[in-house]
Amino acid sequence: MSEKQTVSVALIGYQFMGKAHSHAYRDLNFYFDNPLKAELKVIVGRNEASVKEAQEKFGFESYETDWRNVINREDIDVIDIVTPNHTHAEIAIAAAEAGKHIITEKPLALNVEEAKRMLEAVRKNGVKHMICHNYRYVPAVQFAKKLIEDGKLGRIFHYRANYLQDFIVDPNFPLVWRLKKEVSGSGALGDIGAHSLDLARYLIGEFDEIVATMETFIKERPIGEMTGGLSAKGDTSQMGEVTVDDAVTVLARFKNGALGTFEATRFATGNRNKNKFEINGEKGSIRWDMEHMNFLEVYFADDEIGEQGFRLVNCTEEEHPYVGAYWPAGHIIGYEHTFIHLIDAFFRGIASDTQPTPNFEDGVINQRILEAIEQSAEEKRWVKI
Ligand code: 4PW
Repeated sequence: MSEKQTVSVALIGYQFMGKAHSHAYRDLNFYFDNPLKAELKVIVGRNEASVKEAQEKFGFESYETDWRNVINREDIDVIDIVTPNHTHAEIAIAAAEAGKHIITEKPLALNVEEAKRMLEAVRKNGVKHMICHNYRYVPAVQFAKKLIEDGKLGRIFHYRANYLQDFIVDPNFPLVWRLKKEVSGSGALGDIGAHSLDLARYLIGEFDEIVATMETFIKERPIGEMTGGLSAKGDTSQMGEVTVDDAVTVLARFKNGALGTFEATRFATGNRNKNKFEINGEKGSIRWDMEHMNFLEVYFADDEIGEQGFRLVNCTEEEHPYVGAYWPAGHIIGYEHTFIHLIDAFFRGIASDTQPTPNFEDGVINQRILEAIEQSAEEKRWVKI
């Protein structure tokens, strides 16, 4: 049997997304016949004790405490960026100049200007690039795309999306990097709203114009830091200012004439990771919800009168993408698998010398929409994309 070609990975960052990406590299070839195989070379983090612990747990060969020490290493092929958003541009541009393929967490950057520089750098250096909008890689979401492309919904009228979380409702939840504009760029908007905007583009096409409003409900919080996942620890004796949005609501017009409504909030009490969309077309409607990610709700207007209504399509049947590689139908998959599918696409792009999607081009467009939403909320007016 022929040996698979290996791709050496340097992972910059090691918390929530570091865990998700590491797991994906490790499990990829267990399930999928990808031409490439990851070699987990080095993991990078500033806190030596924590990064060492991550190195052992995630299975990397070694660790480093400064990304600059790995970026030019000849034995590294891929730089994977899972650090807070303000570091993406500097690391990605250096990685591109060193000729490395790059995969980075979303949003691409702090602003459009940075995002464009990143795109320029990857283009100039001819490397492969990808941005981690992992929800595109849910089988039920890909089924939704197929239904739309096959014309099963006909003309699209409405795209309705909410991304609802509640992990910062407690006013004592600390002022972590996700709540500081200079580190994260924006709040609920860029952290979770960015996924909804990306799914909308993926499923029904480009935005034309938007109008938005944003709110920060809790203006000051105890100083603190993330401890992994969406947990954090803080010190209530020291307070700092929250400089990003807690919630955002957007109305949109798409180039195809459809209307869109979007809501992203971390104050939707009781909703832990409710990433949902509903699309209404002339021939039918579809609905999806990440908390029940293996199913797509479908309604077709040409069903017999008397038998009409929404029904659940079970997207674990092997006809659906990816799932056949795991278990028999009905043996559901989860959040972590979306990252395996994303890495599968990334490695296939590298192996076949084609650009995987979503990539930095999508990241720049997404960033443009994020910036337009902030501008609209500030100036209280419609903004063209
Ligand atoms: O998909 C979401 C992310 O983009 C995750 O649930 C957490 O919130 C981690 O970052 C954001």
